[in-house]
Amino acid sequence: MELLSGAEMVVRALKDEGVEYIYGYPGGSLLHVYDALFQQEDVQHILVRHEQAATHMADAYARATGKAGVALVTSGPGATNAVTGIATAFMDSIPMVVITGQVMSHLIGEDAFQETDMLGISRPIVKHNFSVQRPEDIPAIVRKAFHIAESGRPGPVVIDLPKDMTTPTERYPYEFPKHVKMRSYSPITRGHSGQIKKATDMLLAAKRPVLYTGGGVIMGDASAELTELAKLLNFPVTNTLMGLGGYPGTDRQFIGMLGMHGSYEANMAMHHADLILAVGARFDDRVTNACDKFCPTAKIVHIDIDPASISKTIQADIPIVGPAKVVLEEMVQLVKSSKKQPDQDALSTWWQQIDEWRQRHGGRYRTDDSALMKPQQVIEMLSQVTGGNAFVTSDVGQHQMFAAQYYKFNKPNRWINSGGLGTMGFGLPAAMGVKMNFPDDDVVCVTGEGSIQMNIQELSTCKQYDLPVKVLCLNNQSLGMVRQWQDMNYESRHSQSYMQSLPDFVKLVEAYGHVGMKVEKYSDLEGAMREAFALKDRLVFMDIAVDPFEHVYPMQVPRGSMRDMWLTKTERT
Ligand SMILES: Cc1ncc(C[n+]2csc(CCOP(=O)(O)OP(=O)(O)O)c2C)c(N)n1
Repeated sequence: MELLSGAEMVVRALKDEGVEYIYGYPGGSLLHVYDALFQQEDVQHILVRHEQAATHMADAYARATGKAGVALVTSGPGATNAVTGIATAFMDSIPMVVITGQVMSHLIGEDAFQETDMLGISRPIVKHNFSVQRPEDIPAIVRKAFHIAESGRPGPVVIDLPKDMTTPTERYPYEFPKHVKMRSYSPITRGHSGQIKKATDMLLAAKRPVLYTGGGVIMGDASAELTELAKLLNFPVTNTLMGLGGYPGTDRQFIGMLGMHGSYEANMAMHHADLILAVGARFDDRVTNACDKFCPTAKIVHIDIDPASISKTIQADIPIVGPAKVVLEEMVQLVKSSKKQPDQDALSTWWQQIDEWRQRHGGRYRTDDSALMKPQQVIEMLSQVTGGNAFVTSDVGQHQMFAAQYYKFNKPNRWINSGGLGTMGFGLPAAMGVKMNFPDDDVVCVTGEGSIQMNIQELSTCKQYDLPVKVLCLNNQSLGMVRQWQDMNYESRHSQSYMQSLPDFVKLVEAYGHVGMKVEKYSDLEGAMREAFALKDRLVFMDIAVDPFEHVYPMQVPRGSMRDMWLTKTERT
């Protein structure tokens, strides 16, 4: 059997796991591992400029492919810089393996140089963490880490690696395990047939049904099954922020995103539904508004891989624990073979009502005669120019909500944003992680001038590795989402939400070696955007001046029901 050092085992195990790229930043505790990386060519290391970016790159790779991304960071400040990225992945159930260097085992607990208790710090924000205590365990730990990260409800796994586990002169037999055996962890592989049958009977009897689906459909690769079921039944479909693309955004049965900034028709349909089939969604507070007023007339069927998500905030009438793909497939078969068919009269009345709602308030914003561009217009143009097929990453704020509302995602895994943690600084590194793995696709980061400055140093990484992403900065010269809340709840006292002394972004991106464009008039937008996307081999940063006074609507009224919404600055339901 081959003898390898712990450092070589880390790299070889990643290779045997099929990993092509890892994203990281070196430091003292990882020098043996970096030396092992130097001496091989199978696993490529991407050197970011800040560890947070490494985790977001790995995370976005996972969101686009369903496979775990890998980040490598040194002990102490390297590891703590990665914490935001780990929490971001945890909140959105994204598979990721983060290897953190650690001080020598005998120094742990002694406040050694660059020692941080990464097991303790990461415990509440990981699916699992490992501390390597014997170098010969490394292959099995790496294998288990990937298995845990990718199976069941996915999530990030941390491997804490003391430096003495990687000593180059100490060698051990290397064998990569073919199978993982963990008595204490065996994720469920199918749902309960009796429950699925009961749920399907309820679907067939429903008069005002809604399919409400989330990120579980995307990460669970269940988009095709969801679409088939929705088509068979002719039911309306709404997606959460994390679920966009799980059902084609341009299809007639799609009624938009639901929740705090959901469409009028989606929130109204939810409120008046008699049956809600929730799939891979977790009834979080940005969806439900006040739980005691949530969908008063609906029975709830909830499919989720994680039993802890079911009845956590909203009681399910029919809980089904299982993978969305397998359960939906079983439902499709049951509907096809059932003698009973959906109540077409009731459904046609329901669709009439939904179309009326859609007609009245669907996706509405006003353009005025002023020269100011509306952010919604920019996203609509992006959707048009890229045909709804680009990978779109975003940061956090108004621009994120406008992208979610106005970009028509026709495919799953293409909308990549931090929904659960809401991490400003996510967008650019996320776009980089996607572009690296999908070099022929259009990859665009929709951002604000606040968010982009949280990881703008990564423009340098883009230059080094030739990552020609497009950056659309909706520049409203303020932390727009904060300012909107201040307008609505604090009589427009804009405490610390104006961004002053902004850089000249065009000059800044040129200094990094990229192309910068400034767009100030709507009449210039289409030409500039087409030109930017035509520059296939260049990173183009578009600094687009948009109306700083625009708000995101609809917006649910705090502590109300799903149907309680502000529709414009002056009009509410
Ligand atoms: C790291 C981090 N800090 C603070 C916040 C709180 N926050 C949410 S949205 C927002 C404003 C974002 O401003 P910008 O990126 O310019 O986008 P805009 O809302 O103007 O489109 C802030 C500060 C956050 N989500 N993440």
